[in-house]
Amino acid sequence: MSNTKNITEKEVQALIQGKLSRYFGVAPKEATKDQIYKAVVMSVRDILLEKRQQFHKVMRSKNGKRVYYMCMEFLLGRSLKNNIYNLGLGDEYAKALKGFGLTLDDLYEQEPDAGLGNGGLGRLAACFMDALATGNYPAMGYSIRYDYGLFKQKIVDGWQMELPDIWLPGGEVWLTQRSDKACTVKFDGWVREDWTENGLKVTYGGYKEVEALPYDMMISGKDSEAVSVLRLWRARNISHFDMKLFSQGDYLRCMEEENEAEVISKVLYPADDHYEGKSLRLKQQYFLVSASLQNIINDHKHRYGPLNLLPQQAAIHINDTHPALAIPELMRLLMDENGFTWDDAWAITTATFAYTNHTVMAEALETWQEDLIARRLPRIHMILKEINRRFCNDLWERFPGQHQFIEKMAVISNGQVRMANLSVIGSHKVNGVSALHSDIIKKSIFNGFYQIWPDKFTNVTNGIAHRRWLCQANPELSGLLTDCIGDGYVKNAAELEKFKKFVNDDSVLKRLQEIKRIKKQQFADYAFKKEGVTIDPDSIFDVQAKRMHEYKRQLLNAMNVISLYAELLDDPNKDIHPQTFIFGAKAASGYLRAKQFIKLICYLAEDIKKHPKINEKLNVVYMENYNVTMAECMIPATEVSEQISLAGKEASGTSNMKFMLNGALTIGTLDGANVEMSETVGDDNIFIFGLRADEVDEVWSRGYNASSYYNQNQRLRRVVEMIARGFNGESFAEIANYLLTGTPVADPYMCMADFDSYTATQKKVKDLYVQDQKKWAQISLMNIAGAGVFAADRSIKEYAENIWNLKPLKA
Ligand code: 26Q
Repeated sequence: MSNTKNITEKEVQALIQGKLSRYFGVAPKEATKDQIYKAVVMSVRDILLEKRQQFHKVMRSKNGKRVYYMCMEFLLGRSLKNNIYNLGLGDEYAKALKGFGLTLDDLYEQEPDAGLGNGGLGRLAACFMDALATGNYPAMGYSIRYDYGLFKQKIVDGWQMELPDIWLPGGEVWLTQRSDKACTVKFDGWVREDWTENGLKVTYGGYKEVEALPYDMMISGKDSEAVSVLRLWRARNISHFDMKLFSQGDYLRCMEEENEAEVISKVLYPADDHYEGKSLRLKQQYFLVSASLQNIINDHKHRYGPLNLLPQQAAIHINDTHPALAIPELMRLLMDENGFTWDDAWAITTATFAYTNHTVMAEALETWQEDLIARRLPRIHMILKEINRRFCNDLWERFPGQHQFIEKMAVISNGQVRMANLSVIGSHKVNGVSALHSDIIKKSIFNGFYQIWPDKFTNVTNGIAHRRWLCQANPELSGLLTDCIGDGYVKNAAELEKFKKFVNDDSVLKRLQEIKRIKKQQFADYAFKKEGVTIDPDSIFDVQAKRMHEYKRQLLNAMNVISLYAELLDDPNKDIHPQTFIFGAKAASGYLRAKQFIKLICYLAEDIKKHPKINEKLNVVYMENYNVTMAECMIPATEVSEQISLAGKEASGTSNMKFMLNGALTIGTLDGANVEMSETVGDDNIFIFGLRADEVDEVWSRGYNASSYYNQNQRLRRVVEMIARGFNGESFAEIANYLLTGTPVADPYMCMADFDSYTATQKKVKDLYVQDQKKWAQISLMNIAGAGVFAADRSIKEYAENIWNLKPLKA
């Protein structure tokens, strides 16, 4: 079984049978679908393990550098299809399963989504693991093995309810427990400093210990040698089984479990682009970084020995500031446990870490109360104070008297620890996630740092796992591409460019239209089966799917729908092409405004249903519990992709790339990666509207007046009034007030300002659909052909070359 390419159908069958009999004690005939699913996963795991071991041998023989990607979230979705696809074993497994009376699709359906992430940042981490393995980069991801991932969304009477996401019963079979790599993480307690003849000695005592137990998950590359490993830490109590109590007969008290430690890995915080300073979250972050760094250091000592070589052998990436405590933690490990001086430890630390920023929004920037850190992590607190003291002293020497300038860059100020500043100071490279965003961070939040270290800042535009989002999610389109341009694009997405040649080929354009119709029908069937909603597959599918957030402006989308609704109420016979506006979004559980928006959209949908004649032309569908698996069905079916955030707010966006790759036409603002998408396809192939980021700033500095738009635009007035009056018997006056008179400022994300240009662009796009199907298909084709640069393979190559100094490894 040394080469996965040589594995035969018979071997696969034997492997599965072996698992069924060993782990479930059943013969194939008696096995349930769930047992067969698990046996199949175990067989894939065996193959991955073998491949990983081969790759390990190469890694050892070449002494290669590795990257360690630390992230609080990995939004993996399902894994079985991806691994079988990447291993190139689809046919073998399909045939083997025939013998059990099952298809591969039957089994794929059995797998729960691993939803260990909120949205873009977590999905990006998952796409990167795939690209790292495909590019033959030695890589390990680190995160937490949450018992519960992102909550399951139920919508009851328009209101979002959160239910626990119980993924482990079907998901755990991917995880291999590695007790041999367990370690402990310490919290609370006290620190004492003593001057001895050998210098300052630091003693940490009175702490509470938590065991960190790792679970490994392997992710295969596509036709490559590498397998990425995702190591997920689970928190466990260190059991102090008290023999004395036991022998004294106090059986129950002895069994009583101290559960405090285990809550650390219980649940993923359901917030994105919004920060909350909760003690448990701080513990999660430190738990992740301390366990991971101990693991990295042990590994390094075992393989290479001296820790001063760490930066040559290891690149450690901190994905957003959530793992930023890794910086003081590495300092602690180097100084307190390995005898390094401050200066040497600092040189190693800054040469090892790199940091990606994913937001500039003030409410998303992490700051922790200094006294919370002092109590929970007393030694880390001391180190943070020292990092701050030294940094501020250096600045004071370079910029004497410039108090304000220095204060903005301090790590600790006003009793708050600023994680973004810590991340910049402790890393050798800092990057944003799209060209616009990387520019903005240099001009705004990190401007001071940029003046001091211009070369530290760089850009790596995000990318997506195009094999998952195209080849696996849309085999029909993938097949057409292969027919036209060969299959080179599978490993080299830049080759999608060749598809441009077919822009005047009527038969290809027709195939493109047919494929979109097939994907629309499939999604309509899925929506009916999952949620009982009826969607006309001949209507235009207009989709906005992403986290529910004010800045992403699902409200602006709803305002356009309401405007169309008003027109149809005035004239139900108005001749417009049927349109279905589809939404998929979860709101953070404590984010009331976002929950109100969900309710507005659901009530609007119900209200329209009361007018069957109008409903035939205007349909609104709110899909419950949007997740990775739903996205894989929804995105290939989409014709119009909504990327309508207020310019300057969306760091990159990644769903925009997935929709484009599947031939949707984008309506978008010049925000995040939309800017680069529009440069790639040209103005004629994307529908840009609204204020640009610099104009947004300008309007703000002049003083934004939302009601002036209301007074000047009759259509807009009508929309706001309809919102106030309400839908389906429920008033949404609060949202109308938010737009008109909200405090501290009305309409903070400028839906009113962009309403006119948005609705005009909507009309332009829908008119084109009706008037020129061929043109539509041509634009669709140009988008598919232009999507190659947005592959995660490209992003990872840039990280490897410009940030990690990492080379691919091959036997
Ligand atoms: C922080 C502290 C406490 C609790 C939660 C958090 C937290 C968790 C998740 C803060 C932010 C996030 C997630 C942010 C995120 O997903 N950002 C998105 O990242 C994408 C990948 O770069 C970008 O494409 C999106 O533009 C950006 O919004």
